Amino acid sequence: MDLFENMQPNKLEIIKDAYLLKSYALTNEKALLSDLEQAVSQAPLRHMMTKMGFAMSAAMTNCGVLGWVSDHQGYRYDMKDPATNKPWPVMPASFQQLATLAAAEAGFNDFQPDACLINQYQVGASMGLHQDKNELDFNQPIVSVSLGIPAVFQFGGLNRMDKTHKIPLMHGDIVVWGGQSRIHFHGIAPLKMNTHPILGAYRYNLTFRKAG
Ligand code: MD3
Ligand code: FE
Repeated sequence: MDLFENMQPNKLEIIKDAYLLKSYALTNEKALLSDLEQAVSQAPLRHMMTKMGFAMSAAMTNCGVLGWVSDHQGYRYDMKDPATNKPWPVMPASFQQLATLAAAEAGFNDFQPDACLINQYQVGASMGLHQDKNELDFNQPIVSVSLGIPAVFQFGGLNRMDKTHKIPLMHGDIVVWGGQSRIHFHGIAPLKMNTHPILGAYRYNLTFRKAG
């Protein structure tokens, strides 16, 4: 029977070239969570400082060849963890495979991320509206995996003042941002009190990028 052949109830186009894949990360949840635990044990989560001298509200670390860092010099990608001066942990196969598969599901074939930023939000933490512009090639999509307690994602336009749309992101949801949507303003509203049965009162976001 071909009844369900063209049905993809879990793939929603949020705006042009941006796709929400509901619960897509759950198929390999166990491997993903144990690989996450291992990555943060090798490169601990820390609150990076902005150029202006403020600690970021989300704790961060990275895996993959390149890691996103922020300090008094500003934002950039670096091959070494400034906390240890060692390379970032290798990107786990479960991470890499999921990012490539999700990108292809959204129509972006052959996505080979070299950077995975791991953000950890506690209740009350947020991320202000910003654009991701530290990567070399904006034609490469960004894949973001939400884990743990829910968050409200804020998605704007090419101008900071543009109206924002609010999208709830739950454990296991993946968003693929390509084309025009890749450089839109976006942020995370302060997290509401909640608990996840495995991850406790935290949200983790894995952001996969081809940075170099
Ligand atoms: C839309 N992180 O690390 S992920 C970031 O949930 C970041 O931790 C948020 O924004 C988080 O830079 C949002 C979703 C996301 C990531 C990159 C995007 C959405 C995006 C780039 C362009 C447009
Ligand atoms: Fe961002």
